[in-house]
Amino acid sequence: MTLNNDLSNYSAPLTEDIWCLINEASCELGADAQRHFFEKGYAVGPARLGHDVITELLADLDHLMQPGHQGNHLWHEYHTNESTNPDTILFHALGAWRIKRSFHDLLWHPAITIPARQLLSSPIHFWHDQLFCKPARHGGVVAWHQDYSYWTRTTPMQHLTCWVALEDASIDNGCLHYIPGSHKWDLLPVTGLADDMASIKRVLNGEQWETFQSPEAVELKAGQVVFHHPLAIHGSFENRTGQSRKAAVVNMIGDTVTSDTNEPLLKGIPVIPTGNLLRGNFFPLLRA
Ligand SMILES: O=C(O)CCC(=O)C(=O)O
Repeated sequence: MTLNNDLSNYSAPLTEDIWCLINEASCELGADAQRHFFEKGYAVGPARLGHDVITELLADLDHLMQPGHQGNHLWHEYHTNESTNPDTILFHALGAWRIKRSFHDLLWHPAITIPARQLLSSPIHFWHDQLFCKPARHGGVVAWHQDYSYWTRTTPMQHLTCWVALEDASIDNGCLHYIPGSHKWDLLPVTGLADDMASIKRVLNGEQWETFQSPEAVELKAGQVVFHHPLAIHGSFENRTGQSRKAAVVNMIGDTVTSDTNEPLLKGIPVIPTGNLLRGNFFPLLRA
């Protein structure tokens, strides 16, 4: 197949039958994991991406992290360092699926889409992807936040995040932490993504802030995935180890989600007028 440069023109995996050898039953969340998600706001998926898949994603990621690469006009956002602290680095970018086949096909991986279909009880559409990378020794934080606080331009809230470890993520190198049960709280305002872990404190009451004394860390091996609710408060601390921490994120929506703005939902894509469903090549169906 001769590929058009912008892979968002392809609303199915580019490598034919790429995931057909995966045993779909092994990707399903069991009852305990589903209960965990609804009680705590997050759950680790049972299936892990294979070594070959991770190797290809990491090789492509190396390329994408060099700013002058081919296709760099396709990013919705691209920050070589989103931290304002020059001593720490957080690479963060949206739109890798438009540029690299590996990140494009990842969206349809059964380890991601089967649990998402279960948790949202709906056909799953793509919303947008993200890369979050912390280099060894001076990796920056991702401050505590709720994802939906960044997504109120889409409604109703029928969203889900899947965080994919591309490298081992440990407490020491900046794995995700969650505030269990915070997905039952109200929507909080945006208080900043890449600088001060404690910036959320100013929008919390004393009892809520108390729960931040005992967050739950989710350490994962490369290839493992964790799902979280759009209101689950999560964040990650600095990486001071000699090991980098790289992750890809697939954000998904159920089939009732509409636009709530007459501005482009992401930089560089056509307007979906208020009230219209998120459909078309930027929001492909991932699992019916
Ligand atoms: O990778 C991280 O540390 C943060 C990820 C995140 O905020 C998200 O997946 O919504």
